[in-house]
Amino acid sequence: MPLKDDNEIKADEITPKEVYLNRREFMAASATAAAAAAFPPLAEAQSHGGIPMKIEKHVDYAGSEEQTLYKSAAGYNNFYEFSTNKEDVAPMSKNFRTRPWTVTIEGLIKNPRCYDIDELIKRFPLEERVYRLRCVEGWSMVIPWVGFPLAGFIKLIEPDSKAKFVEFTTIHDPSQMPGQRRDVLQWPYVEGLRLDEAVHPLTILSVGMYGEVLPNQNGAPLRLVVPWKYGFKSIKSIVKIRLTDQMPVTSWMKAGPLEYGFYANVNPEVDHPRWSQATERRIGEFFRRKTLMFNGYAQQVASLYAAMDLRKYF
Ligand SMILES: Nc1nc2c(c(=O)[nH]1)N[C@H]1C(S)=C(S)[C@@H](COP(=O)(O)O)O[C@H]1N2
Ligand SMILES: [Mo]
Repeated sequence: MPLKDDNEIKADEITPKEVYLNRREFMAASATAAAAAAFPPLAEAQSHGGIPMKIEKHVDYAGSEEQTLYKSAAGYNNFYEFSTNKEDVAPMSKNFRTRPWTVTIEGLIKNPRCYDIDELIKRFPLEERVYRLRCVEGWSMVIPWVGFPLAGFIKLIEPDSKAKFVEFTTIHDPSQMPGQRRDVLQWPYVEGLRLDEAVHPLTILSVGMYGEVLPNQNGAPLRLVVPWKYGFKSIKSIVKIRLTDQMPVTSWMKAGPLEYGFYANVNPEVDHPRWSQATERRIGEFFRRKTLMFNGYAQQVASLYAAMDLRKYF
């Protein structure tokens, strides 16, 4: 969705609450039927049935490639806390509670503290960024994410000079997440970035997609999006961010240290031990296409790895 002009923004003027509550909660929160009745036209204008978000800036980082259909992006998901079957994640996560939600910030920073998700969202202007996302399994999508650069957030929390890495943790709640009642992975899901990767301008924290609040299956209410890395680095439903001087051991490194490295940069030249990474299937297309180095973002990020052997640091 391109940036709206002033008239459209006025027409769509929405209360801050509506921006980040999910639809069910918003409807419950609006006491009168009259208040509820005022909103359907808005939602229909967006046409995906979610809560529209106020977006300040739109940038296409996918070279005008066609966007993946919303129903694919919201209907074919990896989120092992709910299911290992991609089609089952959306129905299984339908009732996942994303409010109240706090994000704990700790480790090597000036002021360890908790942020309420809504307080956090209000602090940063939201941008829409169209990024490619490539899964290590060999499929890819082009998705208009809504979020804000992680760099701004890291700056806000003031890391001390010893901090070298950022560790992210997903919520652990087996009562809501049936996948966490089985040892598919070691729970909770943990991911990590080197600090310079975390503050790279392409790295965002996402709270929405396709102009609307993030659906549960895509990692509501807060997920990471690192477009030059395999999809598994883009951790969903984050409750903790920790700055450390040690490289975090991620869930996928624990699951298969020879198959999943800390860096997990999209690299068509380095095969996964069980399959080639040279091509990918864009969801919605028939023929496979060539996978691009760093998922097509080499110009922006290759310098981060200039001195590294990318076969060793996979
Ligand atoms: N907490 C958590 N985050 C996760 C996953 C997961 O299983 N649990 N799967 C990852 C993988 S493998 C991919 S490819 C992407 C998929 O994101 P999408 O469903 O929004 O396309 O989420 C990543 N983030
Ligand atoms: Mo993935």
